[in-house]
Amino acid sequence: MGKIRKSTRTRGRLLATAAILALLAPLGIGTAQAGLMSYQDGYEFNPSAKWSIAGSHSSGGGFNINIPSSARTGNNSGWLGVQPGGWAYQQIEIPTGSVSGRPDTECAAAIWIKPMVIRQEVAIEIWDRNGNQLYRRLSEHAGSENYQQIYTDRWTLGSRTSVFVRIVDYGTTGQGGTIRLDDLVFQCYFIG
Ligand SMILES: [Ca+2]
Repeated sequence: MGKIRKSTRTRGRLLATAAILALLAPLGIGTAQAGLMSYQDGYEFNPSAKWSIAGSHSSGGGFNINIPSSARTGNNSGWLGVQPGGWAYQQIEIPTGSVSGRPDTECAAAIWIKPMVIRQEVAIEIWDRNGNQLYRRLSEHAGSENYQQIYTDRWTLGSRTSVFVRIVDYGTTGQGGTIRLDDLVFQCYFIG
C-alpha cells in the first residue's frame, strides 16, 4: 500500500527507519533539522491501480500476486518481460504536493529488481506530468541474480505536485529477458 509520511524531525529520528536508510546516502542528509516526505509501495495492495505498464515489440509486464517466492517482501511483486529488440516499463505516480514549491526540496527514488536468467539493461527514470525527464540512470545487471537495489541520485523537485518513477527493462540486445520488481521507496527532503 502506498503510504505518505511527512514530518520534521531530528536526524536521529530519521535514522531509525530502515526504509529511509536506503536513501540517506544519496540524499546526503547531514543537518540537524530536516523535513522528509517518504512514499513506499511493495505491490501488496491493488498494484494494477497504481502501476501502469507499456512496452514495444510485444513486450510488457504484470504482477505476481500471492506468490511470496517471487517477491522480495510480502506476497506480491511486479515483473517486466521484454521481447528481442523491445523494451517495457512500469511506472507509478507519486504525489509530492506536500513538499513542492520549496526551493531546496530534493528527492530520490529506489526500487529492488531481480534479473531473471540472462543479463538485463535496466533504467530508473523520473518524469513530470509535462513529459520532462528529470533523471535517468541506465545500468547492466547479470542474470539469475538476487534482488538488488537501483536508485536515483537526488534531483530538485521544484513546483511539481507529482512525479512519475519509471523502471525500464531493455532486456539483452537481441534476446530480451525478464526482471521482477518490488519495494519502491521514494523520498523528498528539505532543510528545515
Ligand atoms: Ca512485495
